[in-house]
Amino acid sequence: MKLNILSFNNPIWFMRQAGRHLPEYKEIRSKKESFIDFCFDYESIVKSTLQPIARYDLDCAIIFSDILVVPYILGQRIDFIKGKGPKLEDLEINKLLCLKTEKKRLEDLENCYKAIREVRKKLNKNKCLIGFCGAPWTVACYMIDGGNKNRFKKSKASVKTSKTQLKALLEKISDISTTHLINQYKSGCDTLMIFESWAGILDSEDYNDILYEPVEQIIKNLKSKNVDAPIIVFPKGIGRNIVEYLNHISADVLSIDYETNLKWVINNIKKDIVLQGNINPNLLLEGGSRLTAEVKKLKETVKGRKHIYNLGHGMLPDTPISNVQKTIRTLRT
Ligand code: 1CP
Repeated sequence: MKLNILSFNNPIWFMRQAGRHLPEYKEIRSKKESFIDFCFDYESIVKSTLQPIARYDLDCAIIFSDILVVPYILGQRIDFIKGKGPKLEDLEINKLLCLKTEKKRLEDLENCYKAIREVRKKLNKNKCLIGFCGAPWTVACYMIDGGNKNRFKKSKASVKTSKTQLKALLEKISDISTTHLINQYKSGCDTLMIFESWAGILDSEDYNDILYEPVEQIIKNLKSKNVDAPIIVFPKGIGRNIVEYLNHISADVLSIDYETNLKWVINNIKKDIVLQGNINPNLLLEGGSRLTAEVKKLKETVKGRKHIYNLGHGMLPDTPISNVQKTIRTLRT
């Protein structure tokens, strides 16, 4: 059988393990002015993907990219403002629906696939390589609101006032994301993750149309194209609705955010779903005896069930390297 994240009993990796907290990342990042240029630069992708593996000997690498490559290849103008995050061109939903993938920008994405092939060659064959995309709703939030200001007020309003157009936009994002995931798989990613970071801002009555259908569409399409990679989903912020979520989404792994009680999840999510998470990134930032105690508690809690050690959201930029090392040591002993 081909190696993937399910081949391990208790693999360790961290969301946002590449990037901001690593001095070696800051060093290569400083050589490119714009984040977009960095994100589509072959050598920068290869190096930043491999850096956390070299430093921490983690079990999985995640390809260095961003969920916002989808609006980028659709030609929506996008900048990453230092210290603030992404800023996208302000376009009405009807305009977003008219966007078409741009040839030049698809060529930029080829650098990402080329980098995956190179990473796969350089990465120890006993380590897995994760490809990813944003879930359609989360990507649409950035496209509609232009960034994470006002907690995606326009996107939320569109669910109530322009549902037909919103659904069409989600379908468009699903199609592109499917192709992007297939290409990542074909280039050498053995595990795929779908980030639904903004699931928590929706009313549960809208989950069916806005969360479940577009994500399940992606997974069905992957399966129909014989993509033989486990799928990790991360519906952040929906609390106990994760049970219902998994009744609609045929994922293999559920990534649990840091606000959800792990014991409850273990008791309520069927055993054939592998769990991932849910260390609080703030604890990893703070360190100290509380971090060690919580990590030990997590180890104890997951005993008897396959669990992927990870955080409950992305690693914070000021996280000390020594805290990451200590966490890995505690998890491995
Ligand atoms: O200048 C810089 O270094 C920019 C910071 C940065 C980095 C390092 C951004 C901008 N993106 C990334 C890389 C990234 N983003 C990765 C690969 C690296 C890794 O995981 O090790 C991944 C998987 C993402 C995924 C991503 N991007 C998500 C989903 C996960 C999550 O954090 O919820 C989201 C929502 C984004 C959007 C985005 N891109 C960048 C920022 C700062 C943000 C978040 C903005 C916000 O909070 O709304």
